[in-house]
Amino acid sequence: KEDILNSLNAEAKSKTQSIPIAKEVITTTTTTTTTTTSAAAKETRVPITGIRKIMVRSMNAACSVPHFGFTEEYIMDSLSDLRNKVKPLAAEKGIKLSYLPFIIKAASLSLLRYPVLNSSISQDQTEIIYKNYHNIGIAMDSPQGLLVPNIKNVESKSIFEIAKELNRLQELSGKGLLTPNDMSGGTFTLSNIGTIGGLHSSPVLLLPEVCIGAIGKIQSLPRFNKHHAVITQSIMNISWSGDHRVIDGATMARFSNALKDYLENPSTMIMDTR
Ligand code: CAO
Repeated sequence: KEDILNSLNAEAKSKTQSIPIAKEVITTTTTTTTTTTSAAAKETRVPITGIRKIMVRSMNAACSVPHFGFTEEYIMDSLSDLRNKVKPLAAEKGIKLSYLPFIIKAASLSLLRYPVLNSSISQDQTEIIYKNYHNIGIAMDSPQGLLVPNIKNVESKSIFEIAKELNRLQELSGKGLLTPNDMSGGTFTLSNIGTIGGLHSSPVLLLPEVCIGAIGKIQSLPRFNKHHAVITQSIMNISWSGDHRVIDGATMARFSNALKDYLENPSTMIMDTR
């Protein structure tokens, strides 16, 4: 991500028109950019610049890594009840409390048990670098395109603190004012595509990270209870992609089970939060 920011900065220096997405101007379209329409007007060619240009480079690089996918469904009724109870408390502090801060905290607690998902591989591919800090990246749909700022040190933050930081990043991304510090140093990523729609996804890694999860839309669906009676439950899927050079399927499944326990029994998060 530092590469992305450096190259956005370098690009901005040679441009005449720009959009501020940090304290210093770091991107994007220019007066030298030309959109061409063919004589027959059947095609329009638009130069790939700014964030999209970086996306081409980083996504191409990620596709050289052997990914594997894993999906699980998580029952959200208990978490939904808890959120409804504490939402007014958050509102009193001026904090908007969506589901994401709970999911981010639950992921961090699960990463403490399966730290390889918060690692990276050294450039020469001879070492796994375990990171004791959980800088959790959140994919954001912004007017500039897809941005992934991260919440630093989630392992030592409360759910309210995570929500507050998420609110700050969301506001800055909407205004194109995220800083290089907000955008760099991520160790693990979540993408809540469910706010827009969709149930399953196949997310692409944000190198050098080794794991990313795409959260689907929460839906009310019929399921069987333990007495084999049909009940309505609030269900959310998360589609995971992992770097298969360091994460095996069994570890991913165990991590997902830990996360499922936290999300489905959210009071246990309090017990494990430091
Ligand atoms: N299913 C159903 N409802 C959801 C949901 C989900 N998965 N996630 C959030 N919601 C609800 C929230 O709880 C909130 O409702 P309330 O008003 O009742 O609280 C509402 O939808 C709006 O949420 P939000 O978008 O403001 O907040 P968030 O913290 O959940 O998400 C953000 C923030 C920035 C991640 C999101 O706005 C966004 O940009 N998502 C798109 C990410 C994306 O583009 N991913 C693709 C990357 S790969 O190309």
